[in-house]
Amino acid sequence: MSDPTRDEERELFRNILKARALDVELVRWQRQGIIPAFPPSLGQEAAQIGAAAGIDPTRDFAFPMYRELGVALAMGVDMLGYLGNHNGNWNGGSHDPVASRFTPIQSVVGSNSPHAAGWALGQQIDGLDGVAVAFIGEGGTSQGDTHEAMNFAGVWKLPVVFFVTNNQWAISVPVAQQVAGGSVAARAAGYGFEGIEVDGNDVLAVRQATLDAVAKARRGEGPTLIEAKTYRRGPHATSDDPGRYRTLEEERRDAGEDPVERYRRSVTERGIVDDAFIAEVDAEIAAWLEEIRTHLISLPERDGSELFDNVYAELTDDLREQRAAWEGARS
Ligand SMILES: Cc1ncc(C[n+]2csc(CCOP(=O)(O)OP(=O)(O)O)c2C)c(N)n1
Repeated sequence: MSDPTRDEERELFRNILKARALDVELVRWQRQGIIPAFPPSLGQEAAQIGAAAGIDPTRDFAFPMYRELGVALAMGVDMLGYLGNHNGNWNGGSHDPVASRFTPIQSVVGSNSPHAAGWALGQQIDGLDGVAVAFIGEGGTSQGDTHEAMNFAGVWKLPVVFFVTNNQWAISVPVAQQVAGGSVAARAAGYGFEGIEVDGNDVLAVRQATLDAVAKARRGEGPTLIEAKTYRRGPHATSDDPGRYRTLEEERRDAGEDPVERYRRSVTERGIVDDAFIAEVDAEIAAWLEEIRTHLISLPERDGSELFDNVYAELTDDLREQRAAWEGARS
C-alpha cells in the first residue's frame, strides 16, 4: 500500500472536478456547434483519475481509446491540442504524444491494445523499465486485436497493464451480451496473467490497483488486467440517445453513487479540503474552461477535402469519384 499524501489527494480531487467540469462543458459546446461530436465520460472520472495517478509520465506510456479525457488532463497532456481531436483534426489533435506519453486517441475499438503490447515489447528488448497502459472498454475486450495483444503480452510477459473500464455498455449492447460469464477480469486467466476487479467509482482504490499493476510490470512480472467497474451515466456519444435502449429507472438503479460526489464527501469529511480550497479550485476551473472555449471557437473550420487526404497514398477510384462529386456539390 502506498497511501496518498494530503497534497496528492488534493490533486486527485482537483483533477476529478476538472474532468467533470470539462466533460459537462464539452457536451454543451457540442450542442452549440463548437465541436462536432464528443464521447462523454460522465461517471467514469474516478476510474480515469485513479488510473492516471498510477502512471509515471516520465517513463510509462498511455494508449487511450476515445473516452480518456480525465486520464489526459491528469497526465498533464496539453488539453488545447488534445481537443483538436474532437474538432475533427485529421492528425489526432496537436498535443505531443511523445512528450506527454499519451498517444493520439483511437476510435477503432481494440486497436490500441496491440500498440501497447508492441511498445511494451520494445521496452523489454531495450532493457528499459517503462510500462504501457492500454485503456479499453469491456466491449473492446471482445475484439480480436485485444485478444491478440493480451495473448502476446502473456506469452512474452510484457510490461503492460490492460486497464478495462467496464461501464456496463458498449453503445446499446449491455455487458451481459458482451461477456459470457460476466467477468472481464476472469478473462486474464486464459492468457496466463492476473486479472483483478476494482470499484471503478472509488478513485483511491483505482489508484492503488494501477500503482500495484504498474510496479509489478516494472519488476518484470508481466501484465495485469484491471477491470474497473463503473457505469456510463450519459450517452455513448453526443449522437446517441440511450432512451432507445435503457430506461431512466434502469439508469437510476444501476448507476450507483456519483463518483465525483462520493470523493467530494470523502475528502471533506476527512478534512483534506475545506470550502476555501473548493472555491479556489472552482475559480481556477472557470478560467480554464473559458480559455479552452476561446481556443476552440478560434480554430479554423475543417476543409472537407481532408476527408479524402491521408487515407491512401493514392486515392482509389471510388474515392476519386466521391471527391469529384463532393467538389461538384460545393462549387
Ligand atoms: C473496430 C470497431 N468496431 C466498431 C466500432 C463502433 N463502435 C464505436 S464505440 C463502440 C462500443 C465500444 O464499447 P466499449 O469498448 O465498451 O467502450 P465504451 O464506448 O463503452 O467506453 C463501437 C462498437 C468501432 N469504432 N471500431
